[in-house]
Amino acid sequence: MENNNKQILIIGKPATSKTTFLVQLYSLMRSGNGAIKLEGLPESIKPIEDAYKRLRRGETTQPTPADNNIDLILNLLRGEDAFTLVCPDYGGEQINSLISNRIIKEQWLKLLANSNNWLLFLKLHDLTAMHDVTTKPATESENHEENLKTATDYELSEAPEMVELLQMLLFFKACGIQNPITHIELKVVISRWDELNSDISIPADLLKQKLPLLYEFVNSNWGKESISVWGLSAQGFDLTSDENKEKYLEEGNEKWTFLVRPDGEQSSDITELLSSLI
Ligand SMILES: Nc1nc2c(ncn2[C@@H]2O[C@H](COP(=O)(O)OP(=O)(O)OP(=O)(O)O)[C@@H](O)[C@H]2O)c(=O)[nH]1
Ligand SMILES: [Mg+2]
Repeated sequence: MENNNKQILIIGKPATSKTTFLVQLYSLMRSGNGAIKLEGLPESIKPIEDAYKRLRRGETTQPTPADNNIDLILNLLRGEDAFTLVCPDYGGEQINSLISNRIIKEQWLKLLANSNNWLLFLKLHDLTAMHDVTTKPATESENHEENLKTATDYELSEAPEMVELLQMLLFFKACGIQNPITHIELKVVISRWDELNSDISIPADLLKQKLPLLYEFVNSNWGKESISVWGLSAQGFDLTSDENKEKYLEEGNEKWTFLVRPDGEQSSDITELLSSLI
């Protein structure tokens, strides 16, 4: 049995479910119901302690303070294989400031140097689809002025920002894009999946529809084997109603979390997102 360190880097703006995912991942591995399990309890779960207690009570997490950068370190087992997972949790505001200031902090250089497994967390449920003037006249739009504004915000911000962010991270990792990238495994994770109102079940198709620029960028720069698009509902459903809170209290917080695999199949084992680590 060999032991080695694996580091995943979750990259995500505020409220993309980073902390909720870590808590649910920890809880599932602790329950022994995922393919990857905890090997003994960790010395500390400080980075997620408060969020863990909240979700156990059926309450949602709170935003991670912008200057927090603490690693969650877990000893894990998959079958006979043992490994140590190092996973930082940080305030998503750090990503916003990286995008707007283009200045990277030293901590981030270390994070990038230490990880070849990136999970890019995106939330798409609160993006409004653009009014497509190639198929519908502009006047058909229900609220023309409002849609124009949303379309502009949408087009100029989310997709190009994400592309710029990835370009910056690749630059700081000294990774060129002359050849398809194969040594950094990128999983694009569409989080808060339960909040999406979409008939599309294949995560990559949804990404293509909502953020075509980002879709093209990752597919043209990453090798086929090294890029995949997943859906994730770390929380499972919203926790505003007493009825849903009750479900958390009675059956456990980790019971409701689910993944949507690249082929559209759902799985309750969110440790699958780590499967390429070992
Ligand atoms: N319905 C639903 N809501 C979710 C889900 N995941 C997160 N949320 C909600 O989104 C909020 C933000 O989630 P967090 O996990 O704290 O997000 P974060 O990426 O850690 O955010 P920062 O710490 O601010 O960077 C939570 O408080 C929940 O209200 C989900 O899977 N489904
Ligand atoms: Mg957080």
